[in-house]
Amino acid sequence: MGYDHQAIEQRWQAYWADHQTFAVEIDRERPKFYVLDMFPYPSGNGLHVGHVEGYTATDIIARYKRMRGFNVLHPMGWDAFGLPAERYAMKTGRHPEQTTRDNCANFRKQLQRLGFCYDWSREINTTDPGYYKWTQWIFLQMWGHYYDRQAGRARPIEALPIPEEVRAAGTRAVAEYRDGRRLAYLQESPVNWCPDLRIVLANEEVAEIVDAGHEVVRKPMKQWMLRITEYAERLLSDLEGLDWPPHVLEIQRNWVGRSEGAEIDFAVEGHEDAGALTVFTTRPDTLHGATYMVLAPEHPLVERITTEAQREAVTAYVDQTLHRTERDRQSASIEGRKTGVDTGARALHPLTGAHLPIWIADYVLMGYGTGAIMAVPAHDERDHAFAKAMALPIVQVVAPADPAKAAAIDVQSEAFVDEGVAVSSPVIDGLPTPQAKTTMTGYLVTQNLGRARVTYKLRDWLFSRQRYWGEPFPLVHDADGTVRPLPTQDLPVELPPMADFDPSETGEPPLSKATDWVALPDGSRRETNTMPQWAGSCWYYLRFVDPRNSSLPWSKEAEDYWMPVDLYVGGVEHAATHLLYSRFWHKVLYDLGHVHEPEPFRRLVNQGIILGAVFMPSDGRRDAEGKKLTFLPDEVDVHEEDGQVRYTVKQTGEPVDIQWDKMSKSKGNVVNPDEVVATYGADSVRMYEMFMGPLEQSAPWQTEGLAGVHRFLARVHRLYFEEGKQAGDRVQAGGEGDRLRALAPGEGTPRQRKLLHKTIHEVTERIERMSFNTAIASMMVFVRDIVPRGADGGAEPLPRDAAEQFALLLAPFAPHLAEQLWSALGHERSLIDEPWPAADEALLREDTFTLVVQVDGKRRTEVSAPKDASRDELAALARATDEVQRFLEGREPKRVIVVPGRLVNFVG
Ligand code: ANZ
Repeated sequence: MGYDHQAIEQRWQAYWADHQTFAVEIDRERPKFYVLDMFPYPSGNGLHVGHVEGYTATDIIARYKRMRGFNVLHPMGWDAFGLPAERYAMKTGRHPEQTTRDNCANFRKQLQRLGFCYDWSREINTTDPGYYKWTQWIFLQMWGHYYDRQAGRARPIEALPIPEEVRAAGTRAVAEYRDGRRLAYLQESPVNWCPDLRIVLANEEVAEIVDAGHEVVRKPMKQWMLRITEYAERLLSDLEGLDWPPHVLEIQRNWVGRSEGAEIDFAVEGHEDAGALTVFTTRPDTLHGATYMVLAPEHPLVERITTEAQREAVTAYVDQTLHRTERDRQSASIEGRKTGVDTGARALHPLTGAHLPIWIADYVLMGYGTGAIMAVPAHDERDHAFAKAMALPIVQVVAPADPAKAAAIDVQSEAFVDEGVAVSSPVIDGLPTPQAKTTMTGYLVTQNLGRARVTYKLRDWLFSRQRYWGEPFPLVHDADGTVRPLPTQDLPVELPPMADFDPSETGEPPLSKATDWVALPDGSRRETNTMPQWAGSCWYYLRFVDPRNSSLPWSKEAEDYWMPVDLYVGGVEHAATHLLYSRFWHKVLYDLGHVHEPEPFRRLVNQGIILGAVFMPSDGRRDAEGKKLTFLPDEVDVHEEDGQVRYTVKQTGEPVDIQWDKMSKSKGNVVNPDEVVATYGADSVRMYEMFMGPLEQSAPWQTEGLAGVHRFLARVHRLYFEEGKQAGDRVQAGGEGDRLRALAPGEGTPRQRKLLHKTIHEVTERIERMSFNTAIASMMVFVRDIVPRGADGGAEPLPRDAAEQFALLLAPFAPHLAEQLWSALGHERSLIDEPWPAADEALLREDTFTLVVQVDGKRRTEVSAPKDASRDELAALARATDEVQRFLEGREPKRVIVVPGRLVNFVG
């Protein structure tokens, strides 16, 4: 009958499910290993072959570790809140809850068909009230704590010291003081509001909507924020001990964006009472080169200092900026589009007393530093472009240390941004930049004009969304405006059933229309924002350790045993957001004593992207509208010409070129896992995806490659079975149609033993390195060579020992076929708890080497010598050769030099 992957895979999937093979419990007798996938958003498109790649990698590790004696936690769940389900509901009228349920069921079925060894009894879903109850609970922990900078950790808000004058001002003042310091706090923040569509947009959605011709404005709204900035330093320093890809560490560092510099105070002429205009700079050494100042248009001083003559222009400019998003402003600034208006006010240079014009311009952002800068056009590119555009002076205060180079630069035409030595700068003249910076900062401190300061690019996390399909906040607003958390026993606050998810006319979130839900009997009102999609994924890995606990988010015992995650595999697209957010939550939970280590994910691996083929006309021809023409794989014929692969369009014969691109529905180059699993089997698909190349690299999907791996597995099957010829021969338990071949008893020939142990050694070492493609290559060599070609291997049939050990090696990669082989070998239980094969070290060594025999330093002959031979044995071996015997003619040589592992030399 041959390799019937369908029957085999069905049989073993049913067996694993029936026997709960992968359900795990805490077991203090065994070491634990927690291997986690980034859980998917269950989209309507179903599983993607890209998912399969990462999930297969973790599955191999999970099975391998289990066979090595670890108690392996390998769970799966659904990150199921989010916009697509809500959008889909708006289009079709199907409630997100229904869509989510169906999509999860589909994903689960697809994953089960691939034979992944998840403990399905631990499945979780972020939209399940039993789950989001605890998401809400964690939010309340943040609300109930503040960050104690002295102690360097979060503490209960009740422990916050209240200054005397605040206490004296009454309970209301104390409450406000506390609210202003909680880790979760309300703030009036601008959102992207589209009045035409009546929706609030996420930053990344703005461009698309504006392109479609709609207006998007920045509109202030009370929003929940999380004080992640307090954790900036720890989010940086704790990266130190992590086994993560260097580029992800770099992305995390950049996201936190630590800058060391100084704050410098400038007085504003005529407004000396208004308090200083403070700037943040990373280059205090360039203070003498400041020729003008720039405030962010939203800066609170603008209103106050603008002169009458400039008021109209300033107001118009501020208005215009409000309509632009921060991202848009940044990109305009990078592209060099400089706009701004003079406020008419003048700042006084703290060292020279010079009058510097104060401008407003949108290249200065309110959210960074102090929202104000001293502009040094000679040494900063943005300032240079602005100064050129506005005809402002440019004064050089840094020069290259090398005089030849110094003579060559002209700051009037181009900014000199590198380090060098300070010039035209009393106090620091001649000092190299790093020293100039610290000396100037020190000087400013002594003059009471400034201070050293560290800033971070990281912003507090805007944590509310004006959406329906997300976690409701577990808080109510009392009539007097105070916020009241709900007690844990009142959680979860469940989403009210609704059918209409449009926001209200005024942009209030959709939940505001569930009036019965919003209004509580005591006159208070529920919060109507929901949490962002990131919320549920910030802590799901913790819920997996104790997913059915209804009285706690997780038990201390389970957290203590299973955490941290030992291996986390997922896409690099989460390098900044998800990984930073979850690390932040974890640190808060750590401060509060709910987890025992400050970092959640010990080792991180990013899998590459699987690319799909698209075909384009070789002559670059486009369609009538000038759009690129593409053809799909099944519209194209492949043939060989002059030893080269050529592609032509089936219908027209037009030559086309192949290109590899990220798979996407719109390009039509998506490979559906269900189809390839049906045709080739889960084991082939799993193994092929691991054979495509190193896990971290992107690789093109080629169905011919998949077919090749399938042939390999069929060959494995033939190695073990005499395949029945009659139709109707089926692979049953015990293998009715296909009889196990007659195996040689024991370990086989020395050659076979050696090959087996080499394979065990290589596969083991390569799995450890997650170099799965090379591990598979090693198995392929084994299957090719273990039994010499010909019917039964002649004198070397498959030995029982090799048959058993190889089935075990194959198990992490092609688990269904491996179980089939194992059971055919007469074992009754799954091989998942069999010990992983151990290579016999002695067999790995090449046991002989070529010994060179010399006479008077000249090579005369060579002999094969045992590697472990002693010096005397080597000398004796060499002496026994004809050549040496002839030379010595019975006498003793003057000297015998032995170089173990290489040569023996007879002298004189
Ligand atoms: C004077 C100066 C001279 C600067 C010079 C740079 C070079 P990073 O490294 O990104 O932290 N800056 C400060 N606050 C800003 C804001 N709110 N919006 C836009 N720009 C701001 O950059 C710090 C530098 O960015 C600061 O140092 C400041 O310009 C500018 F030769 O001050 B600098």
